[in-house]
Amino acid sequence: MTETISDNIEQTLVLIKPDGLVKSLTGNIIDKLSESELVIVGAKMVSVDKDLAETHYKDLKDQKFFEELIQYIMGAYHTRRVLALVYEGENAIQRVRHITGDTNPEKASPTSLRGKYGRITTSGVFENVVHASSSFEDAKREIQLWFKPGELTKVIFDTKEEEVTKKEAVWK
Ligand code: IDP
Ligand code: MG
Repeated sequence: MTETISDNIEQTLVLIKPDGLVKSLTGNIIDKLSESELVIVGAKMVSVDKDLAETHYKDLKDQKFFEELIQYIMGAYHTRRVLALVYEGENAIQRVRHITGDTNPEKASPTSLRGKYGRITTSGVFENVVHASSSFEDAKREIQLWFKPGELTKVIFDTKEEEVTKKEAVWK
C-alpha cells in the first residue's frame, strides 16, 4: 500500500503595521518572510478605517488596550497605511507566526521580526510591526475581511458569483 502524505497548504494574512511602514521596514520584513519559502498570493496598501480595524480585532474588544490598538492600526501614531499580504504554502500559518515572534516584543525571540523591530511604548501599546494570523479560522476570516477573491492570484476558500453594481472612481 502506498502511503500518501497530504500537504497542508494554508493561506495566512500578514499586515505590515503603520510602525513597520514609517520605520521603512517593508523590505526587511518581506526579506525575512522569504526565508519561509512561502508564496505571496495577495498584496495591497490599505488605509484602515474604524470599521475594518474594529472588525479585524473584534475578539479583543473587551481588552483594556482595545481603543489604543484601534488607533494604532488606523495609523494615528504613525501613518494611515498598512501593507496587507497573503502568504501561501505548507503550514503557512505556523511558519509565519514563528518568524513573526511573540506578541510582546520584549518576550519575542531577538531574531524574530517583533523581537528585532518591535517596542512597547511608554503608554503600553505593543508596537510590534507585523500582524500574522494565528489559526486556520482566523486566517480564513481575516483574508476574507481584507481581500476580495479577485485580488488574490490563488483562491482556496469557496466563492460565489454575484452581480455587483456600485459607483467607483475610474481614471479620467
Ligand atoms: P497577536 O498579534 O500576536 O496575534 P493578539 O493577542 O491577537 O496578538 O493581539 C493583537 C494585537 O494587540 C497585538 O499584536 C498587539 O499589537 C496588541 N496587544 C496584544 N496584547 C497586548 C497587551 O497586553 N498590551 C498592549 N497591546 C497588546
Ligand atoms: Mg491575534
